[in-house]
Amino acid sequence: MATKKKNTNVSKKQVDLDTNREDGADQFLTTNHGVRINDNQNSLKAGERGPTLLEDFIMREKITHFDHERIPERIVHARGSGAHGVFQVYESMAKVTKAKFLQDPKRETPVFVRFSTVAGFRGSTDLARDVRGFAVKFYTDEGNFDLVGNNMPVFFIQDAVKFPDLIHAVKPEPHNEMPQAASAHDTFWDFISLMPESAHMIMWVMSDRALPRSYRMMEGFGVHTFRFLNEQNKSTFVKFHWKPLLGVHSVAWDEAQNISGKDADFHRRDLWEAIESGVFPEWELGVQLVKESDEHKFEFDLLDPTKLIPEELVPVQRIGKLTLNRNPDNFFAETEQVAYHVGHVVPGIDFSNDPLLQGRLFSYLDTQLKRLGGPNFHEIPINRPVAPVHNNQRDGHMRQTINTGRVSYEPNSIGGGCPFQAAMADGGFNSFEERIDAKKVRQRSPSFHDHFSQATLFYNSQSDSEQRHIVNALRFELGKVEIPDIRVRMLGILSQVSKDLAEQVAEGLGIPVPAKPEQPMNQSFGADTDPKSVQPKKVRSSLESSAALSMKNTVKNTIKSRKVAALIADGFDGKHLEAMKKALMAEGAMLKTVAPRNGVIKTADGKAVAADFSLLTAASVLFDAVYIPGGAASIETLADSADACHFVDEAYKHCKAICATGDTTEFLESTYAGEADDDDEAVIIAANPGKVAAAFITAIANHRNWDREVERKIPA
Ligand code: HDE
Repeated sequence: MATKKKNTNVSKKQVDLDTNREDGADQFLTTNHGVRINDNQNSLKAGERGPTLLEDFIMREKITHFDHERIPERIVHARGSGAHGVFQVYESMAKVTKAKFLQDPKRETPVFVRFSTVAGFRGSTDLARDVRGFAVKFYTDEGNFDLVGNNMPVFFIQDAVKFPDLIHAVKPEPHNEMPQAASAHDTFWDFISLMPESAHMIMWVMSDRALPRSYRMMEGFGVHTFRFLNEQNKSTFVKFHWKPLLGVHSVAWDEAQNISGKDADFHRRDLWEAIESGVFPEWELGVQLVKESDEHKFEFDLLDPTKLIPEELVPVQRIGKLTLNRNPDNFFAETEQVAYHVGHVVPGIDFSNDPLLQGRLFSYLDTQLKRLGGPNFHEIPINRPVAPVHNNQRDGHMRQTINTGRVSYEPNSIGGGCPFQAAMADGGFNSFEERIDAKKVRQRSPSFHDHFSQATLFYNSQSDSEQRHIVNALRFELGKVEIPDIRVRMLGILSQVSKDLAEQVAEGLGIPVPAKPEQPMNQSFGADTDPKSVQPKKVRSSLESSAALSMKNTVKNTIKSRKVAALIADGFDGKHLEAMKKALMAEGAMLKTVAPRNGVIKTADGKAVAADFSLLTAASVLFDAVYIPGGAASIETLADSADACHFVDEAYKHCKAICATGDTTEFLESTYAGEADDDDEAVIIAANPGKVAAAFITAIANHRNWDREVERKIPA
């Protein structure tokens, strides 16, 4: 039955999903078999005080269904949020790929995107320090293409065979199932301290990239090197990127921990609300292209997933745009049941021999069989392609397709040889014909042995505040580790990345950096391997730093969709609030009022304004900035309110923009914002909003004044 909800997106996939959408409005309540239910309040009993009868097929059906409502959560990426959207290429990429969805700028390809954290369970907080998944399913006319990426361009390990070890180490410890959604515990750091190949990824995970302000404000990466194939089957190596048009922004660690308590659904809500309010999240698809003949020209191996290609060496070409424009109708049916698989590719896209990618090609199909219960998961509405499906696969749990006719084999003559193979000219998928002439070995290429040069490059490319945050993150994480040897071993690893970093972390831990890292440093090798042959190799990076790696250099010219809290109490200056609201909304931001209580708040001239939140139900960590309009009575009330003072102190501590207009002195003097340095451009105090709205907008667009962190410590 077609939904009554307005379809904001009439893509092919939405039309397809309409056939499964159901809406009970104006309908009788029925059983699953269409029988109308007369009494949904009482089970069938032998007498009104008697036992319930087995005959009650209505109750049994209802409870049985309920008992089976859960499916296994994803072993990784269990916590996530999804949205529908479209993708359009800017200009034909025919030179490098024959993939049809990358040919015609007029062609809109429907997509379903799911963002996630990795380690936490399904009900865990959004703001864990963690990698974020960024998985995109393109429903192309040639079949589904899944780009199953992360918000970090590299990974912890080089070989898929280590993935279960990595995940066992980071998940809650097996004896007591603690801690939830956190890497700050012994087993994780024990593993990492023995696996120097994770050093580069550790830099990313300890950076603020692991604490996104919003899913809409993070980059995405395909991580592995893939291949494009053109009509002539010529291969070009490709790395995929997603570049958010709102820039890449993060929150502070203290803030993240607070958000987890105040609103564990912070990212989920942010994505949902942005789409509901029509502020559609957008990313550009970027590609780094490397000619087949250039495969070996880099100082790292293109097949090594712990390495990125610095943008200085190969620029990212922006080739198209992704827009998320529709929330799911049903979390389970869509976001929970969506099944991504790196092996879902279309003609024109192929794999490299990255050993991590090769292992993933096995894992994703296997995982769907378990989670979704059988081989027909491709028939679930969110997973089924918009391209036609014809083959001789049959039967299995929950089969939906009714295959007609006698023939379920090929070759056949009874069915006229149908369905038949597609020649390449007809869009038949072909793999790149790579020459392979090798010994069958369990070995890692020596070109994978450089574990530190890009970790160093990343650290050196960070701004002062970003470096400070990495140091503090490591102090926090290793500070939570209970076994001293693990800390020492990690300091040995960090000292290979940067002496300065290792010393600062060591100072926080109250122990010295070991003169020489524990040997062997890499303890991941086969029983007959000579440990010396697999130890990290020092390679000097030809780059000192890479601007693209620092969030300092991101987009800072928009406040679109940013949330500003206005602190008000009875007697506030309504005209100031209106003027500021208008100025912020003109730039696409939102202003929400926060008052000492819920209900109606009166302006100084007696007008009624509904408070959006009370100080009990809101917190500064849920906003990007704070505005305080004047009004003598309001300012007096706020100055007397510990919660209001805390709200401003905390926003100040987290380096956010704060603006006050009119006579707000009494309140500001009760907060640390009142003591802000004169050169703090993110604390704006003025008589009139008209004069300062522009400065406030610039301060919000700059995201944070991180310099404030070092100047003054605020006990908020
Ligand atoms: Fe995954 N990964 N992964 N992964 N991964 C899964 O598949 C796996 C890796 C990523 O929103 C699972 O359907 C192995 C890298 C995302 O539904 C599972 C290895 C990258 C998602 C699986 C990796 C990812 C998953 C669990 C090492 C970034 C969530 C549920 C060889 C490029 C997709 C599922 C969603 C999910 C296996 C490493 C991204 C178990 C074996 C590297 C975004 O199949």
